[in-house]
Amino acid sequence: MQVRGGLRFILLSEIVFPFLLLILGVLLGLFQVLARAGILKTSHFLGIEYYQGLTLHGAINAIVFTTFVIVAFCNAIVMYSLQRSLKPGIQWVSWVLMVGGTLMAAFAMLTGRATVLYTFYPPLIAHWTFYVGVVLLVVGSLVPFFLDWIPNYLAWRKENPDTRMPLPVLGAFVTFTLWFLIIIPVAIEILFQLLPLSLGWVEEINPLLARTLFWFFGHPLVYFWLLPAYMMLYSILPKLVGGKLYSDPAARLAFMLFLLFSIPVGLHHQFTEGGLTAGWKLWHAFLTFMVAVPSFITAFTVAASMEYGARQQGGSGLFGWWRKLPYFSTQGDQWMFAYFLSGLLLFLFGGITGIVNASYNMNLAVHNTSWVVGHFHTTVGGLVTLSFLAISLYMLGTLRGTDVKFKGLALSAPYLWLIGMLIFEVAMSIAAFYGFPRRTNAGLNYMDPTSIHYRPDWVLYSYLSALGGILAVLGFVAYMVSFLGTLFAKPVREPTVEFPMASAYHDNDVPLYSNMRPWLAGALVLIVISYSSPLYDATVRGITAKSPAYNERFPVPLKQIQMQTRAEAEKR
Ligand code: HAS
Repeated sequence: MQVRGGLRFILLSEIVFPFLLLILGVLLGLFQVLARAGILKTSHFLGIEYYQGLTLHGAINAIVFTTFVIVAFCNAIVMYSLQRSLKPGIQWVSWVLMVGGTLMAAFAMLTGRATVLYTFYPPLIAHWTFYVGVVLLVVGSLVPFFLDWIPNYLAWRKENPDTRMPLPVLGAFVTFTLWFLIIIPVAIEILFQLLPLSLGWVEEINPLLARTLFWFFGHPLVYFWLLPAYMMLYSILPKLVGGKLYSDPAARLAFMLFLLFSIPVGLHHQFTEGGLTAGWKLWHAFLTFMVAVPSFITAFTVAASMEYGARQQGGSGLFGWWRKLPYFSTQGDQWMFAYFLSGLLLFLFGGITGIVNASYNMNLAVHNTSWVVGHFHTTVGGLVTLSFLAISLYMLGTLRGTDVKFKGLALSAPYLWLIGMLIFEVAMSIAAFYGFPRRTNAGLNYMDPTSIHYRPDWVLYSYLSALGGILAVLGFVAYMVSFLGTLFAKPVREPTVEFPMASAYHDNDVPLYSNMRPWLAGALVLIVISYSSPLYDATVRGITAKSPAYNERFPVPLKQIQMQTRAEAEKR
């Protein structure tokens, strides 16, 4: 489908803009891993303080990059699947809100006014531009869903009354329905707690309530990232291996189960939090196991799709068909296979560590340790990042009308990332058993043999994690060369919006799996059951701490920390 003018610019910039920010996000990740290992003995990098960098790393990589790519991908795949153009006016509104919001939040973080990490827990308080920026980004991301895709779908439905909703459209609709629902609690937290505190309108807020509202949003957020990756695994991956999606109904069921179970699970982030009842924490733990079920279905469906494709290419035997998968092929779009496969392999680790996290008692052993860092670098930093990098590069080529340049480098990137992240994950997981914390700039004390805090048992693992980080960054550099080469290559054909889409092997229609209404109703009931009591408890039992609002004169975090670091260095 051809695409021109403003619409093409919007889709392209929704990929290029976050990619440019991602370069900073990845660099800051490298700084963190080197600083944590004590290889860089500093609390600053490029003038950015450690926790400020950690905030930028999390916010750019996990929030900004993902949101932009999800909007760009869903915009394009809804347009392609329905074969109906998007409305440039609506898309401009969304674009202005998203880019404007990101720039506001970036201003706050880069000037040291929002060193609050990506979870922005009170009493850490940011400048108001950070919160308003986040709200604008999020609202902007919802605009296409409500004002463009839904009207487009309804028009398509009129013309195609007997056709099933295309699978990618269903995936996009489930993803954004989920997104809309979870934005409500975090919007309440920001608008009624954090923003008034930041502006100095109130002097105290309830941190327990704030955290409960945050995780109401924060865990389902990960499925907002994951579902577009699953859309790619179901629609594109089978085509790359020369086969078909093994089961269309199984894919639809997986999406619906995410809608049902992914929201009422947030208390699994608060197992150690006082003020919330143990029984409700256990209930959320059970529901968390339920939300793993659609991922198990996906593991089966995707593996079966790959097997079917490989057998079509002549593969045989119990495992012999593995030889027929296009691991190193640069033909056509097959280079993308390496990204999906590497992501899937990482997600095996992400899944196992996630189940450990969710197990109420085992969580107590790993909470706030480097285990959690390993977990999310194989989930959002694994399957999600790799599939988003693949689709960004692919869409860059089609939207510019160029071939993907330096395909060899593009192909090496996911494997370097895979090896790096595996080393990182295993090192972080083992280190956690010795109590290695998450978030701390351990290099300044625990990795320093002259410090009384020195922990020799952590050194090997933090060095290994640094090695893993360096390999992953090398993979990103390879990707970057290919991305920039494609960005500046001479167009050789008309710009298009198109995707290599697979048909389904089992394609029977199960109406329940295409009708979102009963699943949405079920989800709302589960949310009310699971959150009424915890929210009540948090409201009445939450400790209302005196949290000073942000003030232009006090504190100036960056300056203060620079002075402290200088004093510490002088003492040493
Ligand atoms: Fe998580 C913490 C539990 C999935 C991200 N998670 C986090 C944090 C992040 C994150 C960012 O219960 C840190 C938040 C913070 O700042 O504090 N998580 C889970 C569970 C799952 C899970 C049960 N997480 C994700 C995904 C994420 C993500 C997905 C991002 C995209 N997580 C937790 C818990 C915590 C947590 C606790 C709090 C910990 C604490 O104490 O602070 C499940 O959804 C996972 C299910 C996944 C599977 C894997 C299926 C495997 C597949 C691959 C198959 C491979 C194939 C390849 C087919 C069951 C699909 C075969 C190859 C061939 C060649 C054939």
